[in-house]
Amino acid sequence: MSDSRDPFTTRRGFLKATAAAGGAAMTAGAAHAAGDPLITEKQPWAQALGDGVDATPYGLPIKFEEDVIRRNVPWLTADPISSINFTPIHALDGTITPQGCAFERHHSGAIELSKSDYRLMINGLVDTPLVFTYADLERFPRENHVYFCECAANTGMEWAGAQLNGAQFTHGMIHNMEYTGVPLRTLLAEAGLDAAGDLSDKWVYVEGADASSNGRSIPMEKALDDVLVAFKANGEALRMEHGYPVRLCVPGWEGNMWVKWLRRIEVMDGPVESREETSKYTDTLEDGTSRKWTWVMDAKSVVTSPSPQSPITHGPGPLVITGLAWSGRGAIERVDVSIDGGKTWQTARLGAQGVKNALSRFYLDIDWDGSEMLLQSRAMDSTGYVQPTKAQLREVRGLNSIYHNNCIQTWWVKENGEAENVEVS
Ligand SMILES: Nc1nc2c(c(=O)[nH]1)N[C@H]1C(S)=C(S)[C@@H](COP(=O)(O)O)O[C@H]1N2
Ligand SMILES: [Mo]
Repeated sequence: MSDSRDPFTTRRGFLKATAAAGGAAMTAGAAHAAGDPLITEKQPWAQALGDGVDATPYGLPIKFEEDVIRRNVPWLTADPISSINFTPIHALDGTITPQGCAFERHHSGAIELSKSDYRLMINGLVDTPLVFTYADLERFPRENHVYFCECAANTGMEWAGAQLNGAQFTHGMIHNMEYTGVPLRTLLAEAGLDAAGDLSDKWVYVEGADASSNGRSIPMEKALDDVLVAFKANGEALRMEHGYPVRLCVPGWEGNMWVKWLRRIEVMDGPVESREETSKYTDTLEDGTSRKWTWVMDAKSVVTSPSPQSPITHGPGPLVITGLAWSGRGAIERVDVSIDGGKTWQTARLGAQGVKNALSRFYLDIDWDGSEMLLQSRAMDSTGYVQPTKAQLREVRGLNSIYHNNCIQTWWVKENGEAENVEVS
C-alpha cells in the first residue's frame, strides 16, 4: 500500500490496500469470508425474535457500549456532592454530546426542581421587577444554538506535568449541545432597562436555586449579546444534572457562569465579587497575585483517539487520528496534528466548517508505519490565535494556576498501539 497514501478514498484503493498486505491479520478489512462462522453459520440473533417496540420506552445505549460513561476521579474532591465527573470524549465522535454522558459539575449536588415549582425573578435596576413561570418562558420567541460548555478547571491538573491518563480525564470537563431557549436580552427588555440608565457599566448577577446558588456577575454587554436562557438540550428537556428545567448558556465563557436551575437575575451597577469569582475561578500567577474576570475560554484542542483509553488495536496501516477543537473567541479555522512531538505538523481535515463557540471535529487519516508517535494537536481560531505549548503558557502564568489551561496535549503512542499522557513542553 506504499503507493496509496490514502487507501480509503476509493473502493479500488481499499481493495488494493487489502491485497498488498496479503494475509496479514493487522489490515483493515481483514475478516476473511472463507471459514468465518459469523458468515457461514446461522447465528442466535437470526433464529429467534428480537425485542418488541415497547421494550424500552426511553432508549438506553446497548450493553456493548456500557463503557461509554461519565467517570469521576475520586481523589480530586472530598465527596461526590461538590465534585465533577468527565465526558467520555475518547469514545465519542462527531461534535454533539449526548446528555446522558455529558460531564456534571455541582457545588451542592444536583437538585430535583419541577417545572410547576419553577420561578425566575428579574429584579434590581429594572423598570418592572418580574417573575416568570416555566410556562411564561415558553411564550417568548425561541432560538436554537450549538454551544460548548467547558469548566475553567478542564486540564487544570496538568499544569505542573502530565498527570491523568486519558483524554476523558485531561479534557473531559466539556460538553457540546444544541440548546433551545430565549435570549436573556428578550427577558431583560420585558422588565425594561430604562431604570438602569447608561448600560455600559451595568452588570447582571445570576444565581441558581440550589443550596450553593453559584452566583456570578456578568457584564451587561455580554448579557445583551448572546446569553441564552435555555430549557432544552439536544431537542429534549435538560437533564436534572444539567439544570432542569432552566439553565443559562453563556457562549464561549467558562462553565461556572452557566448557572443551572436559574432562579434570579439582578441588574446591578457593579459586580458582586462572589466566592465563585474571587476565591475560585481566578488565575493565580507566578508572583502569587490572582487575575480575575478571565471569562473567555481560549482556543484549545485534543486528540481523542488514539489516546490512553482508546489505543490502536489494529497494528500498522490505515489509522484515523481524530479529536476535538474549540474556541470561545471565534470559530475553529484550522487544526494541525503532529506525530513527532511538534517538530512537524500536518493540517487536519475538519468534519464540518467551524462554528463560533461550538466544538469542531478534526480527522487526520494516515498510513501508520507502526513506529511510536508523540501525538499532538494545535487549534487556530478565526481571530488568528494559535493554541500555545505548555512552555508558552507557563511563561505568562507560572506554575500556580489551576484554571484556563489550554496548552497543547501530548500522547505517547507506543509500537504496540497503547498510549500514555506525557509532557512535551
Ligand atoms: N446552580 C448551579 N449552577 C452551576 C453549578 C452549580 O454547582 N450550581 N456549577 C457550575 C460549574 S462550575 C460548571 S463547570 C457548569 C457545569 O455544567 P454541567 O453540570 O451541566 O456540566 O455548571 C455551572 N453552573
Ligand atoms: Mo466549573
